[in-house]
Amino acid sequence: MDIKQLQDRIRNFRLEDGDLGSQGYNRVLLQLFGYLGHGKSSFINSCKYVLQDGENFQEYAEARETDEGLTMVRNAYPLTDVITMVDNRGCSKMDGFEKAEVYAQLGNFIPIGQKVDWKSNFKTMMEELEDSELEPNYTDFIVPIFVYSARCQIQHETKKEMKLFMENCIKMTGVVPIIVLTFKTRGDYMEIEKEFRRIGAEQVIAIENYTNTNHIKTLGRTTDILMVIYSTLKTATFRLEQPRNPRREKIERKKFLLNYIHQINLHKVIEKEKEKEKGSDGNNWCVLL
Ligand SMILES: Nc1nc2c(ncn2[C@@H]2O[C@H](COP(=O)(O)OP(=O)(O)OP(=O)(O)O)[C@@H](O)[C@H]2O)c(=O)[nH]1
Ligand SMILES: [Mg+2]
Repeated sequence: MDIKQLQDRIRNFRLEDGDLGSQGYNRVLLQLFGYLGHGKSSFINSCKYVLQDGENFQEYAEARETDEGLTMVRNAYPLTDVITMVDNRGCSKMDGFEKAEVYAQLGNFIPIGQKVDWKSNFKTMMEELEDSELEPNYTDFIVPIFVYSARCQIQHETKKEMKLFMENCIKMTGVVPIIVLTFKTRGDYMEIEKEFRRIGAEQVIAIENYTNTNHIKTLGRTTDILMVIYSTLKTATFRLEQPRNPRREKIERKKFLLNYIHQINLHKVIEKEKEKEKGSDGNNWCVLL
């Protein structure tokens, strides 16, 4: 498919077009997540850019080199009437609570426009989940997009953890996250793609984001970025070809999330206890020396 055909497919995408219709959904949300500074906001700008004609680059989602992480709010950026991209605060360490927050977003338990706080305790996490009941959302079909910089090698010891993370993302959405490898020209993206496929990724697309300082439209860059959007739509269409029950699915996801939060809390309590014991052992050890 050439650029014009890809653009047309994306612009004209309708959830009603499948055999079973939209099944109650009225929007596809492309929910981005990933580490700090890996190019999530830039990817949103790139997607908006490749869907418009001309080379008037605009920064819709603010992107900047920063150690602190720039995006703090779960902001929405419509691409068409039906497709909306959702930016996200970058994870710094992907610990249990950060992952729980990602799962909560993937399950659409966090309202759009809300500041994303990495919770560090059981109580606030549970309160947030309870609050989500006030305005439950059953009409967004979420496609998760994991944005990962090709400049970063995947550490051997984190592979098992990442595999589990991918599996949990599938449980929260019914969809295998689409992997977008940014900084395509700055790292060995083919090697990283292989790693992601080994841990269960089905669609891995390497791209070079368009940025404020580098946005001359090229055929390859534009095609790669359009292919990501097109892939998300193919995924949504495939899932909607099977009967869906958004309410039942939401309940199942909430159960999974509650159990997950309970488990990480338990793990944290045990770790704390161990630390305490180690502390006293450590003193003994010092005395022995
Ligand atoms: N060369 C190049 N630079 C990129 C690419 N993607 C992002 N950048 C740059 O990397 C920096 C961080 O990008 P952001 O889009 O702000 O990253 P982010 O994931 O949104 O960051 P947080 O919101 O802080 O988590 C910016 O200076 C971007 O211009 C890319 O594919 N290639
Ligand atoms: Mg950002």
